[in-house]
Amino acid sequence: MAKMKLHVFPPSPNARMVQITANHLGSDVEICPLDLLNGAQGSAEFRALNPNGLMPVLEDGDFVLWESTAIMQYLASQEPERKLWPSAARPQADVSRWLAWRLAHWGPTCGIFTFENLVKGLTGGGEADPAAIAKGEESLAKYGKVLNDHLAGRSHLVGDDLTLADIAIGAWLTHHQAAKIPLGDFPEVRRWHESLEAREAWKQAAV
Ligand SMILES: N[C@@H](CCC(=O)N[C@@H](CS)C(=O)NCC(=O)O)C(=O)O
Repeated sequence: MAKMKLHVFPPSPNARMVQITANHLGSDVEICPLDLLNGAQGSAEFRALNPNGLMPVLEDGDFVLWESTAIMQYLASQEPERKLWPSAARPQADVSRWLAWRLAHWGPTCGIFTFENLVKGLTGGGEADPAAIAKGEESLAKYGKVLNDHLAGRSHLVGDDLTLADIAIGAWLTHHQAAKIPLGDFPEVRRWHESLEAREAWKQAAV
């Protein structure tokens, strides 16, 4: 079978979620770097793959899939015995809950710090906006506590093993130092994230 192609801008958390998933599973994917900083997402060729002009995109033969969460689920479904995306109704719903929470709350919260404190500096976008940072802090106080409380006494978000929930939420903390995401009040989150970063799949996706 032909190798799948994964179009990614590797430093992005959305890219890291799918790359870490593929690394953990040992999926047969060719990484196709997409240079967002040079506008590659606007090319006619890339827009034909994803009309949203956003990465990541997976090509599996003639099947083209965009949206990082869907890509993670598709890859994990191909290796059910690895249990990243459990098939039983309740554990699957539990993972699904955290994936939805990542999309609705955690990603946007971490995204504020990442954009204001990191991306703006790299792209000549100017200084961080204090009003945006204040909004990020308010949101982090709320959702960081939810995550921290849940992780107390747990090694993983769902059950005893790694699932897509850990990957999706953990990947957004990759740049927490450079992005100045204030994790001081969340020791359980720091402990859990350090254990994720120590995994081979994370190290292989290091940027
Ligand atoms: N909901 C999408 C979001 C993807 C997304 O926002 N990708 C950004 C990088 S983090 C992108 O490609 N940006 C290019 C642009 O805005 O021009 C997903 O989860 O795949």
